[in-house]
Amino acid sequence: MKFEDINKYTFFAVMKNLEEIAKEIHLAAANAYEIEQISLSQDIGIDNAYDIQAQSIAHRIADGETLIGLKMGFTSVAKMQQMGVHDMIWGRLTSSMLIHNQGNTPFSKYIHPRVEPEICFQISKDIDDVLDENQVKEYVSGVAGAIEIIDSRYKNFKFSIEDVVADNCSSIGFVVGEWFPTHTSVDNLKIELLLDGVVCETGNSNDILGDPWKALAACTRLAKQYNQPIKAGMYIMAGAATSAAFVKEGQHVSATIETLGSVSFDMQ
Ligand code: OOG
Ligand code: MG
Repeated sequence: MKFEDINKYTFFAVMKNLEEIAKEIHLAAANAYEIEQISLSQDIGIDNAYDIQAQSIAHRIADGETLIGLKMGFTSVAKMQQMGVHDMIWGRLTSSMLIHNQGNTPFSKYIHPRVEPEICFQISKDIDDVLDENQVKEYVSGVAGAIEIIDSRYKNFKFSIEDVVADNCSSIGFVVGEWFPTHTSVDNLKIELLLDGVVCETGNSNDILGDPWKALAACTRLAKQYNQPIKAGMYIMAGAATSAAFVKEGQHVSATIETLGSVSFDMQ
């Protein structure tokens, strides 16, 4: 065998197919362990990354979970700068991810969890079209303050855009506060994230694409592009308004969103 052939052989030997990667990510998420970034060994491209995400979520569904919503990511400058990714992304929310407001969740379920304050919408009727920020209001039953827990499966919480998309955009949990009617203004609301009652991040609802409704509009566009139906009853998370903060075992996490009140949970 010539030297070039050995190299070629080695290259193909380490390449994994999409099914293998999806399974690996699914198992890492289900059992809370870290894996290497895919992008360190192969270039998958964004469409394959969404394909891997869909397949990893299919494993969760096969294990008995249900799809209960979608989430947007990198809809604020704070998040894009923190993670070094500058394009919007979207992921899926499943039944095991929902944590009751003022409830708790065991730290052992996570690798290196972070929390971030968000706004959540609930969908009132199926959406099949791409809608703008005004049209989409007709399809929403309420708005609420929320916290997302993210827990990248990659070492050191570092990833490329393809890595994070394949990893379901780091999704692991979310907490939704009290629902308010759709006409409740989400314009220019002060947002605070607190750990054990101490403010660690401050932002504004308009840090989410200038208007959180635009995140929902973007979600209708991306969901359509990737053939993901948006169904009545789904939760749609608009993306964090501030940077995310690492959360430790035993900490009380809360977020206050001016006029939408407070939402919290305990990391036990
Ligand atoms: C990716 C998820 C981004 C958001 O709200 O911007 C996200 C990550 O930061 O790990 O959920
Ligand atoms: Mg988020």
